[in-house]
Amino acid sequence: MSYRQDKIFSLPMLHLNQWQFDQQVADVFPDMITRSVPGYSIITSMIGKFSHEFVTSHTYIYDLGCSYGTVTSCIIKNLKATNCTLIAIDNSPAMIAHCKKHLQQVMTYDNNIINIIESDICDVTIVNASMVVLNFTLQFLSLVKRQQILKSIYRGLKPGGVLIVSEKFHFDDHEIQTLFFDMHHNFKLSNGYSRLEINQKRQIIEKVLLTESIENHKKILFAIGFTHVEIWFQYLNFGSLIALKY
Ligand code: GEK
Repeated sequence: MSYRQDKIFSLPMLHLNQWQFDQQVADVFPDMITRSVPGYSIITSMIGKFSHEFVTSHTYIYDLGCSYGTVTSCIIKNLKATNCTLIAIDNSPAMIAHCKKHLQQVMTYDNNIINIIESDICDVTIVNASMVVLNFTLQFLSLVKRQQILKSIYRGLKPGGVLIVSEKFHFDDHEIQTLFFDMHHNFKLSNGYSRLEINQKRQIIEKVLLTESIENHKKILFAIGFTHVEIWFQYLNFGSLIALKY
């Protein structure tokens, strides 16, 4: 399927408004995320593979900050478990509308069902979960809310359950931080974004997207109680962590 091209920041803007996942962003989202996030499609398809390993029958799977429901569709295609409920949640009405359209075409098997919910992920109680995914969503929450949601996920995961957290990272090592930052800039240039687009988007998104280091993410996840935490994918300053509750 081909999606509309992201041209949101292609013209000079006098006033840079606050970043929102509104209609304009939602309409171009698949193009935006694949041209901006290194490794996005590898990460989403691998989350499907993890679901094959970890999801057990008669449990819930949460895709928190689901956007178009790409993660949910990768999971449902890989499940060996039956009678599962996949819950895809986003607080952007425009994203939820796209998600419903996108997931309509996804076949469900073995009594597995998909629930699409418009809500703030912080207002949702996680229960009976064998898998929870925060694919590039945690980074948009305040630091306090991050702790709260991670604790609530931990409580709602069954023993043997898995949490996948994909994020943009920063690095305390200045050389590495600068190198990865510049190479990510080049990644976007090579995907067709202009310097103007990259710079305008950065100025606006930096106000709402707070990055943490990989070490800090690991420290927090261990402190919450996860027994095994590791980075399973990294491409420059983007990557994904796995956390297991045993
Ligand atoms: C994917 N996971 O394609 N409650 C609910 N949704 C939220 C909240 C919140 N508090 N904050 C942000 N969102 C997706 C990609 S995009 C990542 C995730 C990006 C939602 C927001 O509306 C948006 O749809 C999503 O989180 C972040 O695998 O844009 O870099």
